[in-house]
Amino acid sequence: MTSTLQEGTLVGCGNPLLDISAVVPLDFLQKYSMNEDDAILAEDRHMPIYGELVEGFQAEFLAGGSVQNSLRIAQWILRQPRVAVFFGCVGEDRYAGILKEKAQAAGLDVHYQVKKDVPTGTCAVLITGTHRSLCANLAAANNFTIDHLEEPSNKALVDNAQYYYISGFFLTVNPPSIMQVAATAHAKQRPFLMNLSAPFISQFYMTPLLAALPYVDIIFGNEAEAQAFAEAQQWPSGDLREIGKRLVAMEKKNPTRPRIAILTQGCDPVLLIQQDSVQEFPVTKLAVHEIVDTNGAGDAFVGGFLSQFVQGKSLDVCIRCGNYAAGHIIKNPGCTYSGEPEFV
Ligand code: 26A
Repeated sequence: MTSTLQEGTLVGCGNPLLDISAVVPLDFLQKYSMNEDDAILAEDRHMPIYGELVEGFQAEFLAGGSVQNSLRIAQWILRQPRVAVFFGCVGEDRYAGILKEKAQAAGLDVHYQVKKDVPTGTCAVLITGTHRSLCANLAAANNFTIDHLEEPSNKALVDNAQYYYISGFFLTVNPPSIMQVAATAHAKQRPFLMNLSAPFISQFYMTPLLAALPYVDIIFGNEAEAQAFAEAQQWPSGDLREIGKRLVAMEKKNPTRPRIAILTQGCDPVLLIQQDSVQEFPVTKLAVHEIVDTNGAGDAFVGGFLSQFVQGKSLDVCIRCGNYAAGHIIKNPGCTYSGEPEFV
């Protein structure tokens, strides 16, 4: 990176979660009625998972939370600290300390809302081969409130940012904050980027998702998430390209900047959909022995993308960097990196 970016160029909001990750047999998933590659919210019946992973499966603790992952990865690639700012809610405990330390080590400027007496959120990551199944216990993360964004110093950070990124996951927590950030981005004509995050978001949170979508300049998602969106909309076709074209054609507040959809599909090519055009970007397929786990691959893709997008690079470069970052973190545990970034 040669150019210098303004501090706080990119602002994100999300759920700061500590990942508790372990390799488990398939019957462990079955025991909790989970499928490979799920991403769900924990219910009461899932609560024993976290303890079981620690006691029976030598679980690793890793910094997680989808948006925070993406911003950490963007920071790693940018090499210039504090370009990205993250808001989310944590408890006042050891897990919050780990998250903050990992975020700051990457150069991310975190401004957590702290909720005393509620534990920091965790996410069980159940690894089965090249699949990962996620079960999030949001805990403190679920207590984020809009007044955190209205504190003068935080409001200044939101007002001064040039780019905004929020996950679909955050729709489960605080849609008013999403709408406020979206409205700020719109008023200042700055890009607002969002992620479909998980099939359950389209299945159960379509109303707030549809409220935010008109503000979204770039929407990210994987094939399962795009399909879930299409099904919830009762669109006839299951073809990913058609889904992408329909997504970009949906109502938009600022029609002078047409929406872009970027759909990933594992090791199959990434689709870039702009109006009627669909472009493909190949993904380098890793050998099975190179794969540590796929947890955070989608977040790292977005992180790599954002690291270039905030520098004004072409979509082509942004997507290539997304693919680079995803490939790198798949070779590492969870959404973590090793060494210096090698994207040129
Ligand atoms: C609201 N939910 C379910 C979630 C998440 C989540 N981040 C925010 N909200 N469920 C899983 N994650 C995070 O996704 C990353 C992998 O993409 C996990 O913490 C994991 O690091």
